[in-house]
Amino acid sequence: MSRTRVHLVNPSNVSFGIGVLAPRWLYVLAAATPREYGDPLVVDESLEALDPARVQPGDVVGIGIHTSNALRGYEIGRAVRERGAYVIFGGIHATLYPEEAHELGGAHAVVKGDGDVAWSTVLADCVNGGPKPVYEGGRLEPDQFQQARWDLMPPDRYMLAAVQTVRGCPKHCSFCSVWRTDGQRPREHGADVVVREIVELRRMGFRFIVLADDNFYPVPLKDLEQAKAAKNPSRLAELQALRDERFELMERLAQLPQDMVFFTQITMEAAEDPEFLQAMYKANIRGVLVGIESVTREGLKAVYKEFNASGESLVNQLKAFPEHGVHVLGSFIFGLSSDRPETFEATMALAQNADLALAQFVTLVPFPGTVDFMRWEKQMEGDPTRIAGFPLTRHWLIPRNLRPRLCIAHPHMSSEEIRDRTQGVWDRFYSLSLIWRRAGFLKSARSRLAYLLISKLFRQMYANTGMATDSARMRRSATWARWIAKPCQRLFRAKPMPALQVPNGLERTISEESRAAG
Ligand code: B12
Ligand code: SF4
Repeated sequence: MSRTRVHLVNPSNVSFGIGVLAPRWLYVLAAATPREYGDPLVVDESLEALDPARVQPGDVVGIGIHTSNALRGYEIGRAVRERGAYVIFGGIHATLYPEEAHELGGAHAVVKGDGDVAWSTVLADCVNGGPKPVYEGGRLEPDQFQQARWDLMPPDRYMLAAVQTVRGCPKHCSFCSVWRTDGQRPREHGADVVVREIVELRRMGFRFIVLADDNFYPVPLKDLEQAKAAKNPSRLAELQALRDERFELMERLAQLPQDMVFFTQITMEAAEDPEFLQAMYKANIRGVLVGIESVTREGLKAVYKEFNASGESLVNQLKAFPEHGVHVLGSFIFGLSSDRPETFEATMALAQNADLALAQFVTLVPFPGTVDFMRWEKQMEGDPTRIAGFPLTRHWLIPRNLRPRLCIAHPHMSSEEIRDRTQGVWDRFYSLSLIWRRAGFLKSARSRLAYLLISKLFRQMYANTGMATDSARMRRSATWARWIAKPCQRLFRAKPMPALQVPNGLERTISEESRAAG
C-alpha cells in the first residue's frame, strides 16, 4: 500500500451541516483512486469546512471547481500547498482556465475534462517524482465512466444522491457551457450501471435520487421527423438507438422499489411526447427541472432557445408534465436585454398559472465557456473598471462581498432594479399562502407539510444566500437553512434495504467489488 494519502475536496463558502445533494464528482474520483492508496478522505465543504491540519506533506489533494466556487477552491489550494501537499485541480472551471488554478490556486497540476481515467495517472506521477502541469482527461465514452463509491458517503448527511445517466446536450443555449464542454453528442450510460448504483443507494436508505443529467431527453420527436424527412437513415438509426436506450433505462427504473422517487433536468419538448412522459411516470421520475428561461419570444430568441414555447402554449406545455404526474421546477432567467419591468409580473403570473411545483429565478450570469460570455468579454475589452484589481470579466475572482450581483449592463433597468424585482418575485412565489395553495396537488397533510418545508428550504438556500447583498443577511439565511434542513433530511430518509438485489442483474455493486478487493 502506498503511503501517499489522497484527499478530495469540494469547496464551498457556506456550509449548512446537512447537504441537499451529494456532489457526485467526489465519489466518482474516489472510485477512480486505485486501491493501493487506500480510501480517499472526502471533504464536502457544503457540510463543513476543510481542516488543513489534516493534510500532511506528500499527500495529494484533488479539488473540483466550477466557476461559482473557484475562489474558495484557490484558497484551499494555496493552504494545502503550504502544508507540502500535491495540489491537483479539476472540474469545469479548471478545464476552462487551467492557468488560473496554477497562478492563484497553488496547483501542481490541472486535469481538463473528465477525471475518471486521468486521475490514476496523476496519482502515479505524484508518487514518482511529480505531476505534469496539465492532463487532458478528454470526453470519455460511457464504458469508461466510473461508478461512484457511495460506500464512502456519510449516509445521514445528505437528502439526495446524484446518479448520472447521460452527459452532453444537443442544444446550444447561449448562457450554458454544457454543450461546449460536455459536447453536443449525448453519451448515455448503460442502464445496468445506472441501476447498480441506484440499488446501492436504496440499500443505504436513499429513496430520492437526482439524475444529474444535462438533458434527460436528448432526442425530441422533431429531430426524428427531420432525419426521416431528410432521408438520412444512418442519422435516424443513431437517434432511434439513443431514444430506445432511454426507454430501456426507464423500464429498468420501473422495476426498482416503488417508494423510490427520481428527479432530473429536461427540455420542454418532452411535453409533446406523451409516450415518453408516461414512461417517466412509470419509472417514478416525479420531478423535472425545465429551463423555461423567459416568458417572451424575444427573450427566448436572445438565449438561442427558440425551441421553447411562449405565451399561452407555454402554459399548456408546462401543464402537460403534471398532467402525467411529473412535477416541474421551472427555471427562469432575469436580466435579459429584452426584459422590462412588466416581465417580472408576467413571469410570476405564468409560474402560478402553469402549475409549477417549484421555481427558481436566477439573474443572468455570464459563465465562462458560454456564447454570452464570449460576446460580453469582447464588448468589455476597453473597459477600465477594476474591483480589487480584477476586471468584471473575471467576476468570480472578485471577493464575494465586493462582487457585483449583476455584471452585464441592462439597456433599460439598473442592476438594483433587476435585483430588487427578482427578489420580489422570489418573495411572492414562496409566500406561505401561495405555497399552501400550491400544496393542493398533494393528498396527505404530511406530504403538504413536507412540501412547505422543502419550498422554504429551497428559497432560503438558493435565493437568500445567492442574492443577498450583505454578508449579515447571507449568514442569517444560512442559519435558517440549517434549521430547516434537519427536519427535511429526516423526511427524505427511508428505511435501508440492505438485502435489495439488482433486478435482472447478477452484477455486484462497485462497493461490494471494493470490499472484495480488500
Ligand atoms: C447537479 C448539478 C448541480 C447541483 C450540484 C449539486 C452537487 N452538490 O453536486 C445543483 C443543482 C445544486 C447545481 C447548482 C448550480 N449549478 Co450546477 N450543475 C449540475 C450538473 C447538471 C451535473 C454536475 C454533476 O454532478 N456531474 C457529474 C460529475 C461526475 O461530473 P463533473 O462534476 O463534471 O466531474 C467530472 C469532471 O469535471 C472531472 N472533475 C471534477 N472535479 C474534479 C476534481 C479533480 C481533482 C479532477 C482530477 C477531476 C475533476 O472529473 C469528474 C468525473 O469525470 C452540471 C452539468 C455538468 N455537465 O456538469 C451543472 C453545472 C456544473 N452547474 C452550473 C451552474 C451554473 C450552477 C449554478 C451556478 C446555477 C445557478 N445559476 O444558480 C448553481 C451553483 C451552485 C453553487 N452553490 O455554487 C454550470 C457550471 C458552469 C460553470 N462555468 O461553472 C453547469 C456546468 C451547468 C451549465 N448549465 O452550464 N448544479
Ligand atoms: S441549458 Fe439545457 S438545453 Fe440548453 S444547452 Fe444547456 S443543458 Fe442543453
